[in-house]
Amino acid sequence: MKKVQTLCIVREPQRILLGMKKYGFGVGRWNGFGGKVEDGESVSAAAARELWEEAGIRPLDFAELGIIDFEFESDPKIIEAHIFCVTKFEGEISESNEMKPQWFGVSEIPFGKMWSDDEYWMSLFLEGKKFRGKFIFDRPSDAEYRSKIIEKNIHEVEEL
Ligand code: 6OG
Repeated sequence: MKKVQTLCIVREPQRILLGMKKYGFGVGRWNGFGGKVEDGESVSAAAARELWEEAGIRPLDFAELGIIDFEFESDPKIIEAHIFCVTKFEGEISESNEMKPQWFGVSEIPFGKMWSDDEYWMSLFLEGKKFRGKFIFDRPSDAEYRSKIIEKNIHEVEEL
């Protein structure tokens, strides 16, 4: 079974916007903003909706840069995450019940407190390259436990 999800990272030349996940899946980790694509909704519409719900801003300019499949050992579900780079937005960045937003300098990204896949694709993302990949983890991350990668594959592509 595949679950399609979105992940938006706001990018300025020298910094990126991440959010601290306040509850649920991935709690206690910094990540982009996103969630499940609803029935009948396009992936980009879902990305924009989730950014609005979780960070209080609307994307004016954004590009899809990556698609990564995430799996966990002994769980047949596959998360197909669509990763977007937002370069222009409107509204005031604000904390939601799900996420606490914060800017990080591009050389101060808190990889140790993020999902363990991020360090393998962030450099491609920051260079504006397109990429595809697949990660298999032992079990989900939370505030205390950072998932271990069992298998990984990440590569640049011409087109998604
Ligand atoms: P909700 O289930 O809270 O949305 N997501 C992941 N992000 C990273 N970096 N690594 C993963 O490895 C991820 N799995 C899911 C997609 C979950 C949010 O977390 C992202 C969504 O933005 C397993 O609605």
